[in-house]
Amino acid sequence: MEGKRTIFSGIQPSGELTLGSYLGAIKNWVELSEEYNCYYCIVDMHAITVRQNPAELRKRTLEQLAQYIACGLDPKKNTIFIQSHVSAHAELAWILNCYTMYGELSRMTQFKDKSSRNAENINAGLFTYPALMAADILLYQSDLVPVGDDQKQHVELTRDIAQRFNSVYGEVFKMPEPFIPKVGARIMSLTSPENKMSKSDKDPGGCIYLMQKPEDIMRSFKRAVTDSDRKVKYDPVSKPGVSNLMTIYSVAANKSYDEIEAEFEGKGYGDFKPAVGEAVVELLRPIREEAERLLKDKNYLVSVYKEGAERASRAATRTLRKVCKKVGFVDR
Ligand code: AQP
Repeated sequence: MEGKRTIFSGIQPSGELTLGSYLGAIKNWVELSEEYNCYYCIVDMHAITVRQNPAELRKRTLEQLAQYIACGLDPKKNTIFIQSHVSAHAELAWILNCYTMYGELSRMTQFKDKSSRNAENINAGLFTYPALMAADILLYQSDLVPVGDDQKQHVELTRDIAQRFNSVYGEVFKMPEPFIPKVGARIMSLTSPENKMSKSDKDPGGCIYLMQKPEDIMRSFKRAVTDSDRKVKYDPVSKPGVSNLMTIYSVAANKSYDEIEAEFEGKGYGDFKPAVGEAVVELLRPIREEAERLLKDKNYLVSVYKEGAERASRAATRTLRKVCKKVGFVDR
């Protein structure tokens, strides 16, 4: 790991992983994992900012671990772990809460969006979520944070918090950069293409899940919302549904928008939508099959997350000790 730059990223086990989680985040994690020293986390502490069923959260956490590995993340080369197993995350989050401003948190789009969707449970954790995310990233002295477009604002706030802390105490934290993919940074819902495809979406028809069966994937694509124009053309403003399908096809089949427009020239959506569905079925098939195999080997999954937590704890504790000293806590 010596000399390599560091990456941190995580996904909440707040629902089944979607094609959006894969194209916006995990696919890039895999591509970057050879070159960087990577910490990939299952952020279960973030997930409880929205009420979760405990048994389901436990189950999904293990499933998510199996899916990370099935997507191509090698646990020998990457530190894969569960956030709540490394207590430094909660400890640094508290400290950073004291360096994060109320006004900054109030401006976060995700907070505004999630509090309007969960009006009965606007808890303090939902509000201070970005301070925990800053702790996740800064604990590992991360250089790069590969995320989808929706998380860019939180990475920018992380930088502001780090800068504020460093300006008082010296260079404690490295300044992280967001890494946003060029194509696939915001995959939209298939049924309401003005909204992002989200794990916790109440309309399952709008989402494609990594573990979904081929026939269900095909059905969702055939029902995807398009428009009355019948032309396969990339124009996110006036043709959001078709453009979203083109983005998905572009990444799944590794074709440019021009190539896709040429391929479907003179053809209608009746040809286009099943072609996108088939490309996605083939993209996800090996992931689903490998995840199903891994989920039968619970002992292996436990060994991966235990080893991951040990490695992550060692790195995180180094930063936490430094921070505690700087703010004036007595040595343990
Ligand atoms: N639709 C998407 N397109 C591109 N990237 C996406 N990501 C999520 N959805 C899309 C990226 O995947 C990572 C997962 O983020 P997260 O689970 O920590 O939080 P999120 O962004 O809030 O994801 P969801 O699916 O919308 O979860 P819920 O429904 O629980 O809020 C991030 O890098 C994100 O950008």
